[in-house]
Amino acid sequence: PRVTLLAGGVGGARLAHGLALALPDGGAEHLRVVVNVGDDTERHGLLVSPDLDTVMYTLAGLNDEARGWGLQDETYAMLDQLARLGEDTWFTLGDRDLATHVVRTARLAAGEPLSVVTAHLAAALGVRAGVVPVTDDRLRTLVDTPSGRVAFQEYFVRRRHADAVLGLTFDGAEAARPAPGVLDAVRAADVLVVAPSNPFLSVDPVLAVPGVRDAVRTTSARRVAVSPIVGGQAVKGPAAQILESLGHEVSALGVARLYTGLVDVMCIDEADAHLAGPVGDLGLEVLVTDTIMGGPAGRERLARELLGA
Ligand code: GDP
Ligand code: FO1
Ligand code: CA
Repeated sequence: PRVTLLAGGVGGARLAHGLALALPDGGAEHLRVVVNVGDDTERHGLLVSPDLDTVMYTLAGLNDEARGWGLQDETYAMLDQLARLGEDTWFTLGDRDLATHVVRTARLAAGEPLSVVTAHLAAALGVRAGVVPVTDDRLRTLVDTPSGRVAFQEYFVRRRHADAVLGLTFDGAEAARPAPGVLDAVRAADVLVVAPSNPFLSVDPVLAVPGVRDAVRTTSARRVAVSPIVGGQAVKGPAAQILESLGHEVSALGVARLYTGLVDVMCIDEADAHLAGPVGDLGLEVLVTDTIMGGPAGRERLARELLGA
């Protein structure tokens, strides 16, 4: 089957990895991963694209699994020297990771679109699946907090996502165009999967690019979303706090309500089996299974269940 995954960082990357293992040739012909770029940020003159890199590094088997982001076996000589030169170094960039940002920034400056640069980087790392930013245009998530509006990484990393999230803005989204192949990947898919990514920080900015939400609404693909909330808690990150502060129920049912009308099947964790009835009452098919993606075997098993659903 042709499979398209809408993804953020860690939750998206883990499921992308499972799908790549479940499909022929690492997903070379069958898997397209459409990735959030709302987290992107300029650091030290370089464009950092965290969710693209998390997906790319995870598919390449190079991601730091304990941390969730960045490369394994990093060193920080560059960051130490940047600090000595008086730069702000609260955003941790490893030496090897920096090579990605140098190449990305240089190629963008030479006129290549982000999608082309990403395809080059992914291929160089041995990734077979298609990894595509949702847009080549600038799109940045801004977070309204009690102390004002801040850039996404300011909220997430510098302030350790401790502030209440009062609202989100995807700056540039209205004017952004889907990157080449994105709408087609949604429309021509046999299976469209919404990753267990943060619905507000990762999935919403993807859907906010004009044309994408409509393509998801109208595709003939079988559409399956996986809940990032398990047992009333996020597996990691601020998804639970944000559901709460934006007035949604903090559960897989709360997530299912967000995706009603967009997907056909809601996949919830076996820890949330008691929510199968209420989720079904929303008009969604329900798939109850173990959704915790530890190692490669668990990721692949979940992917196969989703493809079978
Ligand atoms: P980020 O961009 O790195 O924050 O990653 P995503 O937005 O793609 O994913 C973050 C969400 O993934 C969090 O809300 C987690 O609860 C969820 N998540 C991470 N790992 C897993 C997992 O193994 N299973 C499930 N169900 N959710 C997960
Ligand atoms: N997340 C952190 O919590 N602290 C960091 O210092 C940090 C650095 C970093 C560098 C490169 C990269 O690709 C990702 C990085 N992340 C870091 C993760 C990034 O902030 C993600 O946007 C978040 O995990 C939310 O998706
Ligand atoms: Ca992210």
